[in-house]
Amino acid sequence: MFEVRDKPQMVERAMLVRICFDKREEPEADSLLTELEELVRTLGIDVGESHLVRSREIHKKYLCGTGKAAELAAKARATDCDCIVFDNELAPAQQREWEELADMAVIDREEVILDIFAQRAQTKEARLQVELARMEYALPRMARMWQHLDREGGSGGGQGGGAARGMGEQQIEVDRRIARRRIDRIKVELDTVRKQRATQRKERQKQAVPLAAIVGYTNAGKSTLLNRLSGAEVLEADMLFATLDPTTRRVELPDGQDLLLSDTVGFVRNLPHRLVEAFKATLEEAVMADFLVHVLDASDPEVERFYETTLRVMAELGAEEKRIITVFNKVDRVTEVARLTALADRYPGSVFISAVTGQGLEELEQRFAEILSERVRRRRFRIPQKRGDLVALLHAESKVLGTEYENDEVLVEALVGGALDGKLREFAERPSPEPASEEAPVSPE
Ligand SMILES: Nc1nc2c(ncn2[C@@H]2O[C@H](COP(=O)(O)OP(=O)(O)O)[C@@H](O)[C@H]2O)c(=O)[nH]1
Ligand SMILES: [Mg+2]
Repeated sequence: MFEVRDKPQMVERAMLVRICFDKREEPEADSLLTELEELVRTLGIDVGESHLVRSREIHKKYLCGTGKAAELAAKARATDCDCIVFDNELAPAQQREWEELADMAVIDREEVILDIFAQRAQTKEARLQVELARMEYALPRMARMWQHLDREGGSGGGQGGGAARGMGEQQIEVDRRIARRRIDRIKVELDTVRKQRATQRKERQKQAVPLAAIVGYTNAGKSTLLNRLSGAEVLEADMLFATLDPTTRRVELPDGQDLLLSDTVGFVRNLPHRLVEAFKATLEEAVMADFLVHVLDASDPEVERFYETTLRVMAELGAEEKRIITVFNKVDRVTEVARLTALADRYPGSVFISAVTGQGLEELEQRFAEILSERVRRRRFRIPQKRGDLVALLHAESKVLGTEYENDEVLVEALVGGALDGKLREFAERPSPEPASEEAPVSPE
């Protein structure tokens, strides 16, 4: 495929920078930097240094003043970093200036998020959305990759766009045309894929083992929770589930039931506008799940805002009827008990845990088990004629799909909940691989 940028692939150690122009931004800037650290680590890049820089005004060239910029670049080199990651948005020209100054890769938060989405995009729609966002991000940045041609070609200048009619400039034009054509094509393809989406969802519902998706903001502790719950049971060993993505693990609940738990791409604060569609498409996996586990960081002062955002987006994705277990994580970090009480009052039914200490995990697994037993499944029961009471019970407490008579037995096909299913277990013909069908809601309430 046509490569949009010659980004150095082997970046190992990053220095993070956020420039603050207003004192009021500072409290949030701290948590933004923490989040960026998490995002960068997700890409497998070490974080060496992290700097919150204050600047009284926005400078055009480096965003901060020239002196400060030189100081930061020197620090990055001195601490063996091979990449600088900005939490601020960098204009294409600023990115170029920084790379020249620091003599290493310089990227911004948007590009980090784009790379994560690219790693996590599973469906065709998600891959297209991510590619579209990537192309749109790259388009104004193409000048960067052809700069060296101008310098080598000796057309002089060498300062930004100074070498106006160099080889590079012509090449950029060609590339831009290719990129624009590609963007148009992706848009057309996306239209087609979206129309097929409904069918895909239907197929997905036939999953034999129940699936739950962990959703929530980056840094809430989703991956930690998944690892903790699934222990050493790595999926690869399980041929049965081998077709699922690597972020899905099997969890065995205390009552012996199996659950597949899937980690999803995290929400990020101030998601760049251009990435909204790509994010939603990447999260589409969660919509396929039987229920959602919404993980929140109880120690984050903004936890309520995050709660609202996550719910709103899940609803936009069509998951509003799904069961959601609200999980407040990191309780070990909360020293004020009143805070937890307030959250418990405000969000009834939520579970309080610490994925690190293990506190509350038993209760959480208990809740998983409860939801699973409420799951509706399709069964055929072979009931002796003289047990009319059981046939009546089925009619009263389940959705009967069909009845047949065979000798002195009644064959009843029905959609039953977990409790009734247990009660009638000895009469079940054989466990059906198909859990809930279209007409049966996953959680009847
Ligand atoms: N103190 C504390 N830290 C936690 C807890 N759960 C996760 N963390 C930390 O929070 C950070 C983000 O966790 P991670 O699972 O990667 O979050 P994700 O982005 O939601 O997957 C990591 O540094 C974890 O060690 C917890 O219960 N208590
Ligand atoms: Mg994670």
